[in-house]
Amino acid sequence: MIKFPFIMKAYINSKRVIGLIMEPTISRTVVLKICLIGSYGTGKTSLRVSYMGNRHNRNYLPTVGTDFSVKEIVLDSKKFQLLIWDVSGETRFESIRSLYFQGVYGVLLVFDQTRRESFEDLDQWIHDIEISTQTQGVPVVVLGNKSDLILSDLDKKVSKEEIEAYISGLNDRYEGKFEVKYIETSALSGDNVDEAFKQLIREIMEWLPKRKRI
Ligand SMILES: Nc1nc2c(ncn2[C@@H]2O[C@H](COP(=O)(O)OP(=O)(O)OP(=O)(O)O)[C@@H](O)[C@H]2O)c(=O)[nH]1
Ligand SMILES: [Mg+2]
Repeated sequence: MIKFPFIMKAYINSKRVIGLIMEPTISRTVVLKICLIGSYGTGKTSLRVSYMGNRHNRNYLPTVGTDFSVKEIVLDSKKFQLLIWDVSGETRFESIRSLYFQGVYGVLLVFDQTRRESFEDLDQWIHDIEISTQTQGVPVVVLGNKSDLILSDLDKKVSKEEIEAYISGLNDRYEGKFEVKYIETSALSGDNVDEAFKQLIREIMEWLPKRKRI
């Protein structure tokens, strides 16, 4: 059974969501809980805010614990209600993160292309998700954010080859379950932000019939 925190149950009830992870048709809403994860300052909140259609804020206001948005969209003739959890990347919130990961159907795993250690942290995030969801992985799309700051190869702190090798390693690991894609995004310009969410939903919908336990 999927466990939602009390507040989430109340929200779902109040919205009279008809279908929860059922065969989707245009008349049913498929509710998907997804998470933005990755190290502090990589742009998770900015990506969520951009996806919700709001203006980018250049000031860094670290997320305290977690933040949350809901968005309804139609994709491939199916109606979705996305419950988007945006989890702080700061280590001081490590102990509470696992609470938010439970019942998650997919993750946007974000690193900052201009900060190398945020790329090196990706494996730890994958590990945390697997432990918390007690699955051998949930669909993941890796996002190299802040693409607007990359004016030349010198600005990139992670090479194309390293990223390709990392994605290929994840695809070996999750072979037969789902395909991991890599997308370069900019929360500032909005580049590829919609695309990133769409890609994740498509991965989740392919994976759902195959999943063993969530
Ligand atoms: N140039 C540029 N700046 C960005 C982009 N995304 C985020 N930023 C900036 O990076 C800083 C951190 O962004 P946040 O969205 O707060 O990062 P976060 O991952 O939510 O950080 P935590 O909540 O601490 O985990 C802010 O100053 C943003 O304005 C981007 O795509 N391009
Ligand atoms: Mg944040």
